[in-house]
Amino acid sequence: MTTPGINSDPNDGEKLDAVIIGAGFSGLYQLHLLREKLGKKVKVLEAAAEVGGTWYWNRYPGARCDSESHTYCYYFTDELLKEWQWSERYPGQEEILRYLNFCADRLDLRRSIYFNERVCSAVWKDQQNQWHVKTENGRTIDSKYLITAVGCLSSTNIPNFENFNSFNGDFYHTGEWPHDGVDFSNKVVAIIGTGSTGIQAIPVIAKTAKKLTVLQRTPNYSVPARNAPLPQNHHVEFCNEIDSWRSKMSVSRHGHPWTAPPKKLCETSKKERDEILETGWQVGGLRFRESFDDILTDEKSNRIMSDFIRKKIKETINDAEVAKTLLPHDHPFGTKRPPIDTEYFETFNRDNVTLVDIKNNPVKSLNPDGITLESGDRIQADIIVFATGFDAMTGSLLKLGIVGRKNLTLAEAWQNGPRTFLGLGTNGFPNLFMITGPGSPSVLTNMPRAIEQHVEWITNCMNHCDEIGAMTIEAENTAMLNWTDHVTAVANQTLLPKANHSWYFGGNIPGKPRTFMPYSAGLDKFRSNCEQIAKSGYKGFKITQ
Ligand code: NA7
Repeated sequence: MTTPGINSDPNDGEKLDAVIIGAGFSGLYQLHLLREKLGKKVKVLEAAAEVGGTWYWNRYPGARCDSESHTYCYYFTDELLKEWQWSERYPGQEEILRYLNFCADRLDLRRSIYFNERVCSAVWKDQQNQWHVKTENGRTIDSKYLITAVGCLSSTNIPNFENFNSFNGDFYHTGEWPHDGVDFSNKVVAIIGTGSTGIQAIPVIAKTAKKLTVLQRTPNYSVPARNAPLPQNHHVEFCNEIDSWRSKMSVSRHGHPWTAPPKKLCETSKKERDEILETGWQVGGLRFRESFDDILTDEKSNRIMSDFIRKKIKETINDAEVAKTLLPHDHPFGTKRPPIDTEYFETFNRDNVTLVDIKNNPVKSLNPDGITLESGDRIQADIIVFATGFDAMTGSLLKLGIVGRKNLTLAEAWQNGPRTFLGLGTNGFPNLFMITGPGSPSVLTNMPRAIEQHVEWITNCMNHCDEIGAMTIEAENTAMLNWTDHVTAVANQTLLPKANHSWYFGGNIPGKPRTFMPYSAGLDKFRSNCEQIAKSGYKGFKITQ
């Protein structure tokens, strides 16, 4: 399936135009454009042994994308779209990984990627106007530009429970899953976490484990994905309509090929809204939320939709007490990342599955045989699965050891939360571009659409810098502060701040500054904003020649 990456003397202090960190969707496309369109000397540094980014690491049972297959791929060329045929409505992890390997081969990208190279520092050298990048293996590269393509959900979060090492069994975080899988047959398993990941993994693990205990801190909403194989003629029909799919996604708020009708739930009669909600529920997936356009702005509308989901949960669960524990109550639907599932709630009707509410009785420690709760209750386990999420949006960036002008580290610059201009650049760090950085729409969208927009913008910007003979480009402080305030202001116009313990806010990581990180006004608005800034000669960026 794969061919090896390049191999050169790691200590040779290679000189490049650009270094890209990460070989997932973002890094691969950025490499392609810089090498083929701008003719840059560019290399990718990738910590993994292969391409794939998040889809290389997240191999847990049930791992699947919640964007639909024919939208979760590159659209910059029709050729790739026509050559690759998806098999199901939503792509599974294995299929996406195969797709990214196919793209890497088809675009001949591997010869420009160093695999197994984890970046440990990237230091700006003012005298030379370049980045000095170093990997854990000691490879060093000097480069004019540094581009991070490290994903938004790559830095895993394992809670620091007492006596962690006393546990005699095996434990796994879903985001660092063993490549040869985990055999759950005849095993007693405990899983912590009921976010999107836990909700995907729980039904699959329950099918093979002897016993599965689900430790739930916060009950979550989930909508049936209604995944299914794609009909045989789907690919042919899709190939005839690529332009239409592309244009629909480019004008939509979330980068999906559909958008909510201009209809307010709370102003719709009960009979009509029940019909619309039921139709949306049967269609399933993220389309359900788009049944009306005021779900994230009107509390009353949101409550009606949230009640609808709660009713569905109650109808699904046989045991009334279990149903009660599963009912989400502490945040409006959609204000945390909305999971979509395949038989999640149904799984709690199985004899081998037990739900444990740990909201008021949290995990205290691990013990040799499993987990101990604050109350002293013990949960036995041969295997513990941590579906406990990520230090989202900033975690992976801050681990890179980035040091900008005046020896300022990125961690110091962002000690009160990330500050960016358009999520792309940050003051004090010249010639640094972040693909889907905090302050850009990223995780609130169908990611490949946000990625293509950022990668193309960065490429055009670098081309502009070449044309005018620029040495450096850097986000201006005022533009950065204004943008960061704007990101907060648009979030405050929605219901999103009602779930300020979510990872959108950094609320899932103890001690992390609480600030709403993704840009919530929509990819369509963001795109035109970025285009205007480019047209204005990159207003808000300081360019030196
Ligand atoms: P999430 O959405 O952050 O979910 C993590 C889950 O783990 C969530 O239910 C948390 O409960 C729970 N959690 C985290 N820490 C603890 C501790 N200490 N004790 C008990 N429970 C805990 O991560 P996912 O991986 O599910 O999803 C992240 C994204 O990755 C997803 O949107 C996909 O795009 C891929 P909480 O809700 O905080 O009470």
